[in-house]
Amino acid sequence: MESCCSAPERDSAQAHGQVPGTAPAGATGTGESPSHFTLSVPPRRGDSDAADTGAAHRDAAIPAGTFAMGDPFDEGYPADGETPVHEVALDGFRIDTAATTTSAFAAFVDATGYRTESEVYGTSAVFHLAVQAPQKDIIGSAAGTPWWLNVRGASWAHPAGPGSTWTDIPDHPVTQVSHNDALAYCAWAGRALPTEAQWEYAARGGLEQARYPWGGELHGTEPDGSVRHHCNIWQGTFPTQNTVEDGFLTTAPVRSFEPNGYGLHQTSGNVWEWCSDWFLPKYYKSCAAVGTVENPAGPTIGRGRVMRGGSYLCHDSYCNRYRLAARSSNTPDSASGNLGFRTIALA
Ligand SMILES: [Ca+2]
Repeated sequence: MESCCSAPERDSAQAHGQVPGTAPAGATGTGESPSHFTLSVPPRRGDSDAADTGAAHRDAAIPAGTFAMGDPFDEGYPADGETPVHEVALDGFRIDTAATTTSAFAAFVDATGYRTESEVYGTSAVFHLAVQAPQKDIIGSAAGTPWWLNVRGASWAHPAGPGSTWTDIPDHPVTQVSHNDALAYCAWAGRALPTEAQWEYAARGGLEQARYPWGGELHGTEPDGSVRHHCNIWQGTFPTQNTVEDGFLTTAPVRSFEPNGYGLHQTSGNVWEWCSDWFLPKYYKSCAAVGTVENPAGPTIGRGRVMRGGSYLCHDSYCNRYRLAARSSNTPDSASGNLGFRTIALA
């Protein structure tokens, strides 16, 4: 699934000068094929009372309950399969109140020596206005989404390219992490990725069939009469002019903007978040046929993994996937500068 704010699949880079597993000469990667890593240290348990550093996780208890999952406004892209709305029953669970930060991911890397897939491949996808890399490291763009550049040396530690560093944004969401990388982090931290149903239920914050985590309207009004922004998306003309009225061209610190009713920050905008489910557009139809679905874990097969929440690149004119019901996906080894994750506690 490619859209304005969903980066090209890793495999599509083959048509643009980079063959997965064979990094180009001079690349920071080694050219080896990515493979599942083996943990070198015991998994650590999260600490729900600590800050967003190290492996600590500040999470919120989400009560067991039933909710209407999907788009009740018929505003989604048909190919995304946001409808039909169907009833889902979930057991209670605990989920991070914010996306995993760069500093938390750094602690994982420090403890394990883990190398992300972007580092192994040697490249990753960076939005064209965000690139911090010499021209020689910009390998090319993707067909159909020319605003995504394949940048040599882009990784979780250098999210905009070799000229950037995570230490400048320790409280921002980690990006340039594949689904496989997110699972590796979870294995170490003693956490898991949420299912798509858990993610949407938690993201709704207790509001029933609302469009956004805060209600039905995209903008509010500040006391001085100016526009109040509730999330980090795109203002201006995508993809060339961003007026940055919400304060952020790319990522924002994970606790920017007010939380939802469950205390979760930025379940709309900022960065897409990986979920555990495989993605199939027809999945909701099969759920609706069942009636109330209990603790759904997604289809058993698929090409890509579910991504939720939209990102700083979303704009109503091109990609309105910052709505609560919006869905997208990418292949498990893909990564980009607008895609991260949050975790749940193990049951
Ligand atoms: Ca923004």
